[in-house]
Amino acid sequence: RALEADLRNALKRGEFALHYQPQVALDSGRLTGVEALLRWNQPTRGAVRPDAFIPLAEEIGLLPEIGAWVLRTACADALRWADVKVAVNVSVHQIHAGGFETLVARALAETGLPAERLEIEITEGVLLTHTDATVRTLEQIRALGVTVAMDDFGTGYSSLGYLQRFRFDKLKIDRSFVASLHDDPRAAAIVDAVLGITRALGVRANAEGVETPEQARMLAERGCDEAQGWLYGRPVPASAIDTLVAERL
Ligand code: G
Ligand code: G
Ligand code: MN
Ligand code: NA
Repeated sequence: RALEADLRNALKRGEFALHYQPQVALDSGRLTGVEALLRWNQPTRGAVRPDAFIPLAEEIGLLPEIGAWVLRTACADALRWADVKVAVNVSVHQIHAGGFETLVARALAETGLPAERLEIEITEGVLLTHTDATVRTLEQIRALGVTVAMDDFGTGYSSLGYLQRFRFDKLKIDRSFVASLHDDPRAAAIVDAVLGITRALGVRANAEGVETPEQARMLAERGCDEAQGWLYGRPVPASAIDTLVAERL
């Protein structure tokens, strides 16, 4: 497959880039973190969507290598942004491949980024298998001081079981709930219920896909801690985050 051949060469040809999306505190509007999102600029294809190449990278066994590059690059970039956390997406194969905690520890040691400035975002589907090993791995990286967020919360199944088994520092409310917040009382009720869970567990809540001031207001009223979405900024290159941080008071 042509795409596969191109993907195998992408890392050594320097075709990957990380973009960063702002995460803000809903009460103050301050920038608290950025989520790293992988981009592949393939010379002849143009920008290839992560949904199109990440599953393929997993399938052909390239994700450990790409994931290590993402982690290291995100940690190195984050050094430039005082008091801003960097959140890195991690998928099933990275956690289950073994040695993930070593990879995280090495990225921190080699870049000098304080562990507290790194967050690992895990999609709940990741946790379906290998639960004991996964629990151990997550505990090991949390012991380093790295925080762990559950991504896309509310979209998979047995999410509540995961909350009992794994320790998370943050839940990210999936953007499908945020999208219908203003015109669907059921979505609002679900968001309230999730925020009740985060309060009861003493963990932070992040609402994804916030596009309008009304959504932001409704989330703030409900006590959601932070938000990200087009209202605050699209994913942008690291240099644009430099500017945001410089403008921050
Ligand atoms: O911005 P967007 O279209 O890039 O993201 C699409 C999906 O790709 C999201 O679900 C996101 O979690 C995933 N993704 C983005 N960057 C990475 C990455 O570095 N590693 C992994 N495993 N997934 C990523
Ligand atoms: O699955 P994950 O949450 O990691 O992926 C984030 C995805 O959401 C990326 O594709 C990113 O570009 C997209 N995204 C970020 N902010 C918004 C937003 O405000 N609205 C919509 N529709 N998508 C968003
Ligand atoms: Mn994410
Ligand atoms: Na998400």
